[in-house]
Amino acid sequence: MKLHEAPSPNARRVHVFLKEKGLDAIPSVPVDIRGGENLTSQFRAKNPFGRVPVLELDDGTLLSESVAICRYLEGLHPQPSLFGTTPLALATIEMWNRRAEINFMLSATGAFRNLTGFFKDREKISAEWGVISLENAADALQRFDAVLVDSEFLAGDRFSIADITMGCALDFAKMVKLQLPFDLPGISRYHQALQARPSFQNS
Ligand SMILES: N[C@@H](CCC(=O)N[C@@H](CS)C(=O)NCC(=O)O)C(=O)O
Repeated sequence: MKLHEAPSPNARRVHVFLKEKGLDAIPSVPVDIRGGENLTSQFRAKNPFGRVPVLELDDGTLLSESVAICRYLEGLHPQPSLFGTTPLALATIEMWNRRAEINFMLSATGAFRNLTGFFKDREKISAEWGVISLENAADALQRFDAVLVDSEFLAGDRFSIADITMGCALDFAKMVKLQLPFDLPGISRYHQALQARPSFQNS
């Protein structure tokens, strides 16, 4: 197996996942996304959407989407489960992972991309949409905060893929200095706890 990747919040989700599972890192194939290597026909043959990470199996099978890659790894190495095992746990973790990804991660990365024009060489950007995305991310944080004041993790008392998504998105949003209410009590406690985990510290 090899992982086509670049330093980025989505590739990081796979790294944190591997560490939480106690698995070795997958050999890495660097992709220069800043320079547009991910937009070439060679890379699009691996992922038509031109995004990293992409997991390439030894038989040439290609898997993209960080959570799909993690699901595959969970199938190979079921313990400790980060997607849940009972019908209720599977659904609850899926619910929170989708909320973390759709409501926070996509809003935060959308704010970054549209406010900074970081990838304006390859996509249309709108400052207005950047402002709206930032507002959506701030609104989502309030909703997550209301849960996290009473709950250790997003899906209850067990760490899951939903926390990997949320933690990587929070770290990214803070690193690129998005003006968001990181100091909300539940968010602040939760983010510090995630940052203290060895899997987050070394990824
Ligand atoms: N939903 C995808 C998102 C992948 C994605 O957006 N990757 C970013 C890096 S975090 C990328 O490849 N950006 C390069 C570009 O937009 O050209 C996943 O979870 O893997």
